Amino acid sequence: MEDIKNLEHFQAKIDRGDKIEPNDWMPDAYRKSLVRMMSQHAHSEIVGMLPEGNWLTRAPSLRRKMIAMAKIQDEAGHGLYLYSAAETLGTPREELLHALHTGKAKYSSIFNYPTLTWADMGMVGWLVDGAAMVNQVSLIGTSYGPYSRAMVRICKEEAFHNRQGYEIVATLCDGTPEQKEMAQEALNRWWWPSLMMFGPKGEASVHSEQSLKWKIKTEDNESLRQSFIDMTVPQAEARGLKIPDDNLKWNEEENRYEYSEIQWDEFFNVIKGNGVMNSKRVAARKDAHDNGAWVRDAAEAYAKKQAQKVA
Ligand code: BYC
Repeated sequence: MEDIKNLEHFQAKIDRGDKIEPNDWMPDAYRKSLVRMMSQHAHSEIVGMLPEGNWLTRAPSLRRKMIAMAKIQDEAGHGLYLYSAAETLGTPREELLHALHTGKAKYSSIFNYPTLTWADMGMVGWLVDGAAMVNQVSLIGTSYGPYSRAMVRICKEEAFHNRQGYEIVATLCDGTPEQKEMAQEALNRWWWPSLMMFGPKGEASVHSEQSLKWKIKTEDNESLRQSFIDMTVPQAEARGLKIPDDNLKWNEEENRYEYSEIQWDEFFNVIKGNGVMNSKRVAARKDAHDNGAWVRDAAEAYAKKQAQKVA
């Protein structure tokens, strides 16, 4: 009886548009779903640092290296906000990281594709951060307060990342025929995986119905994917790039682009751990964590010393 009352009160709060805060009553399934989604999101941020980190020494100028360095640092910050927000639900960070390092936790499918040329760094910024931004702007409206507030800052930074990626692509498109070809070839490889980032459609999106009811998500996967396509196609056309989809066409009546069916087999295969880069990414992440143990030890020792001074 108590639980039914609590649940009604909880749903009414959500329907009014109030935020749920860490000490508020919440159903176990709400807490569980948020920890799942926020930790997957946090993992995506820090795994996303890996392919970009690989390009730091190969970025074509000092300016590009500085920008890449700043972007990678931003991603680490996003991971920090998101792990901290997930911890407010009572799951320790060590537990979340353990799940990532043992291959049990998911992170975005997109980071299981290799970055083969410098143009890929442009595509990651333009398409991957662009998709992340479309998704995350909608999450500013999420019902869980700490997640929503983290999203505000993250989205500002994603907007910068998105534009720096587009600027790399634009520079290549304005360059030699070989550079333009490099951009087109990278777009051919990154277009479909970027659309998959929004997650499966219809019944395969098993969490959507409940998550929409609890406003954990504010829009379904398919409508966010459509917004991203409608935003991105004109940007490609402006640089003379061709989206690799022969069925792509503007539908005047529906005010949207029609596009081909996504290869969902590929998506499910990648999220099962069979993508080209899955095992390499998890191994590199674990390595980075192990090699950073001395930093965590030093920070802890310093904090202890400071606390002793205060006492
Ligand atoms: N990759 O019921 P569904 C970034 C899983 S990167 C892997 O629709 P939900 C960045 C899903 O987890 C972006 N798995 O789930 C950019 C579920 O499996 P489980 C990171 C995926 O949660 C540059 C199953 O498929 N952003 O920011 O309602 C540099 C069924 O799916 C994916 C976020 O994480 C995928 N793409 O909707 C660095 C945003 N899609 O958990 C970093 C927050 C689906 O039952 N997350 N699955 O085993 C979300 O908005 C939602 O979780 C999703 C999926 C839209 C991704």
